[in-house]
Amino acid sequence: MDLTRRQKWRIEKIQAERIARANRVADDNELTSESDNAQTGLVITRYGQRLLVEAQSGELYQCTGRRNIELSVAGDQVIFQTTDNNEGVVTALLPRDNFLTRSQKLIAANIDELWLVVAIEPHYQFELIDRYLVVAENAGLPINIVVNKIELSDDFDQVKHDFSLYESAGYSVHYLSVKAQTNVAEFKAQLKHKAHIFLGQSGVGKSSLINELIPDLNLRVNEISTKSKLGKHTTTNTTLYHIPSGGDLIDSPGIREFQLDNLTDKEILSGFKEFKPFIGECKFRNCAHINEPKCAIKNAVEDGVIHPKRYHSYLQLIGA
Ligand SMILES: Nc1nc2c(ncn2[C@@H]2O[C@H](COP(=O)(O)OP(=O)(O)OP(=O)(O)O)[C@@H](O)[C@H]2O)c(=O)[nH]1
Ligand SMILES: [Zn+2]
Repeated sequence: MDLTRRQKWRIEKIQAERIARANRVADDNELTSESDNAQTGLVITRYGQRLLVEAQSGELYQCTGRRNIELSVAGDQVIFQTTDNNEGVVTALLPRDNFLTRSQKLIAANIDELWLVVAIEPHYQFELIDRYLVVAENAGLPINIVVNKIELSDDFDQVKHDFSLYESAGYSVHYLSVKAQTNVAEFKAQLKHKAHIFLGQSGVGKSSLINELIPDLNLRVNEISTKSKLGKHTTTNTTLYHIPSGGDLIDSPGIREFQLDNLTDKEILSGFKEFKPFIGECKFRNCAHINEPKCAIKNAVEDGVIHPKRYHSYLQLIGA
């Protein structure tokens, strides 16, 4: 659906008014009539045109959206009103801090951190890691790296050396073993008060890690399927779960193996965050940083400021 600018402006205006009204109601701290019980809620999951919204009381409401409101997704904050049959109507979408899309489809909103999970087995690959990092940088989302199954490594110093290039590029790297319970408690503590998404290829231990964080995940999934009357389909929907020790997890099978959408060469370039100081410093304004003379990026590689492995990934990703 394409909206004209005028329609968009109108919708934004209506939403702003509803938000202002809900805020006034909250300020007054007294709900005057049954029909004016607007409150803020958190979208737990979306299924078709319906939403499961969690009120601040923790209660779950099955909601429909008012026409003309942009469809929300897990992680969205909304204003909604409850109806007599204990369901709800979403009347406004609060502004998003950020969002994640896949093939131009919105899948989650208001994400604080992405965690790229890699492992000793299947062995991490730099190019794959870089693909995920490029996606995150382009979405403007902070991303960290988790190296799991460290108990399988017979040369941990080498592993740390391998990942030092990401640390110098500005990413935080966490080493853990779900199986041996190494650093798991420390990791849990890092997740408090924020909304997280775990990404990574199959077999690295994402499910194991998530079960560690939310031991009653299955109960939670059942509760959501009952409330949404969705049955088993819930397991494929992107859903927000509360982590008992603090923080939220936004998860779905599709989100986990999130891959690089087709990005332009320019997006790929800006996805390598340590390249940034050198962009625009090359001799030629249209420098592709491949064979050109006096290329600031290549010079930085030669000077040891940009790691050759990262530069190599860049060349691979742009297909040079
Ligand atoms: N040795 C070892 N094995 C682990 C560890 N963590 C998870 N595993 C095992 O690795 C295998 C894959 O783990 P999963 O949690 O299913 O991995 P996943 O990333 O969720 O994989 P998909 O569901 O395919 O996306 C399982 O057999 C786990 O028991 C670990 O720290 N060490
Ligand atoms: Zn250049």
